[in-house]
Amino acid sequence: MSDVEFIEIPEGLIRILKNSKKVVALTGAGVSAESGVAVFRGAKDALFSKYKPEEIATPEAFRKNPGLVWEWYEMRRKKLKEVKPNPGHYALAKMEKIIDDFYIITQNVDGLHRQAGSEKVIELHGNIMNNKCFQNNHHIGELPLSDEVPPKCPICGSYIRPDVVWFGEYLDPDKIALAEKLTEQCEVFFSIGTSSVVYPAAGLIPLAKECGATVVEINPEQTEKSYCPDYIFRYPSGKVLPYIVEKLLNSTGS
Ligand code: BV8
Repeated sequence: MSDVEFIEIPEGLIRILKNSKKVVALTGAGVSAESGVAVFRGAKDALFSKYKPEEIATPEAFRKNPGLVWEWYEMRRKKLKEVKPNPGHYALAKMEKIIDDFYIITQNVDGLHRQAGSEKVIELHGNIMNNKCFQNNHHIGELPLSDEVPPKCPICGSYIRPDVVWFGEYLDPDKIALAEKLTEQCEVFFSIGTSSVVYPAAGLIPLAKECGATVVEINPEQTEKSYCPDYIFRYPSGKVLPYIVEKLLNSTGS
């Protein structure tokens, strides 16, 4: 994608946003792509180029080869230490200040929304920096000093795993219930940087549409839910979002 000089933001969308109190942004791996975090599917440097997501981010994969799965997460955590939020994250943090009731529902586990200053963030799939034990979900604060890979839970001795939601695992019921409620009640629903193939997160997009929200998709590529949006921006989110915030701040009247 050549460097984008200017992106036209329709006046109609700005007017709707100006008059909206409840806005939701669903984000996926694409919102972190410009921070240098590899996406899950598609791109050549996709995280799973060696394995399919559904093969390695699962309890079965961990049971079969705990060391491999643990090392894969350690590699991701190491890379994350070097990355920073990008203009897209910061623009969403600004939106939280401008719009009365603005929530981010993220599928990402990288913590970059909070690092950029967003406070109302639902981490549907958990946070890669947190750990728990595999057998009993004991919360692990500091990792025990150990050469074992993965290290073992100091309480029950079972393997420690990242505290993220794997494929085939249930999401936290309170988080998905809140996400659905916010989606049903919002006036504008942004779907940003997600291929929209992972459920139940992907189901929020048609849900927003059915409940009467104005749906906005920001993604350089078409997605599985590109039939839903009222507005589509086929550009990187790090380019589009600052423009939307700038127009919002500069627009006068309702
Ligand atoms: C569950 C944490 C109940 C781990 C992740 C209904 C139908 C079909 C299948 C199912 C269904 N319900 C449940 C399932 C099964 C499964 C599922 O959805 N499978 C899919 C693959 C078919 N779901 C589950 O298992 C969920 N659990 O439903 O429990 C249950 C229980 C048992 C049996 C059945 C049901 C749990 C899902 C959570 C999995 N965990 N992550 C980790 O991170 O290691 S999911 C993983 O995928 C990440 O969280 C990631 O965020 C997420 C979604 O991917 P995307 O974010 O969309 O990323 P992707 O790379 O795909 O796309 C990036 C996009 O960005 C692209 O479109 C690209 O064009 C765009 N992009 C690139 N650059 C930019 C950009 N956009 C903007 N700007 C840019 N610069």
